Amino acid sequence: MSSITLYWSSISPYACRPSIYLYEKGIEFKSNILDFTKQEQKSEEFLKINPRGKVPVLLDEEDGQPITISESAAIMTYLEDKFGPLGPSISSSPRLRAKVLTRAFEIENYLLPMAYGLYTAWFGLTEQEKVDLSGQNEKVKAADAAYDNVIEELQKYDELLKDQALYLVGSEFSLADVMLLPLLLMLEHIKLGLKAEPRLVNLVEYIEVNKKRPSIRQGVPGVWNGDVTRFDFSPFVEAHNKRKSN
Ligand SMILES: N[C@@H](CCC(=O)N[C@@H](CS)C(=O)NCC(=O)O)C(=O)O
Repeated sequence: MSSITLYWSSISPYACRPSIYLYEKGIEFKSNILDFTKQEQKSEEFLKINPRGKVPVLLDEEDGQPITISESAAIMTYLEDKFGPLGPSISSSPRLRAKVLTRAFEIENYLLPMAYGLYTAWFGLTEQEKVDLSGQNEKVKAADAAYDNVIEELQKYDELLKDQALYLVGSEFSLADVMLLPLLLMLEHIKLGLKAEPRLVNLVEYIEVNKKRPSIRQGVPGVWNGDVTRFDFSPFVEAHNKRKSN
């Protein structure tokens, strides 16, 4: 029986990092997917495990000495220390390892906050504002700017992938890919219009190739089972593009 339990959610850019790692390595674990629509992450029982009420949390009960770890970056470090890194030849090269970590921190510190900025801006709009074509409303302007920020940031990844659209760093699937792919899959599935964006052709190819990876299919289940459909951004993207072309 596995000593590892993962508390996670089916669509989170954070919570799907350890799941991808565990599936990629073929490590058995007890899967505990919390249902956000039922606020299970804020239940009394889960708040005892993580008082912040956030996933992922990893519980390792090996040798009867349980350890509970929250924060996806801390969990990833623990897993790589315990079971070995993803992309072993990358990790044995300090230079490539530095690149992997640079990408990982960039994703954490720039791309993810921008994506959350867009998410917040979108949910701050009324149904009317989502399809408003005037572009005069301050909230709509903020959402337009948030969207442009995300697309411009994604272009940087597109550039990194222009020689090969398989892996973010080197020639192996690494922590950098694990950090990036759940977010990209989510952005694609909420219909952010990545496929229609000529500046993101390499990135779109990267998503398509990696979608076929078994660890990605198993590790990010919410995008295949429809859990993301309630976050449909397409009306906003359509109105945004019309505003731009006016
Ligand atoms: N910095 C944390 C972020 C974790 C986080 O924000 N998780 C979100 C899922 S995307 C969550 O559990 N949200 C539930 C809530 O806030 O109610 C990490 O890297 O693990």
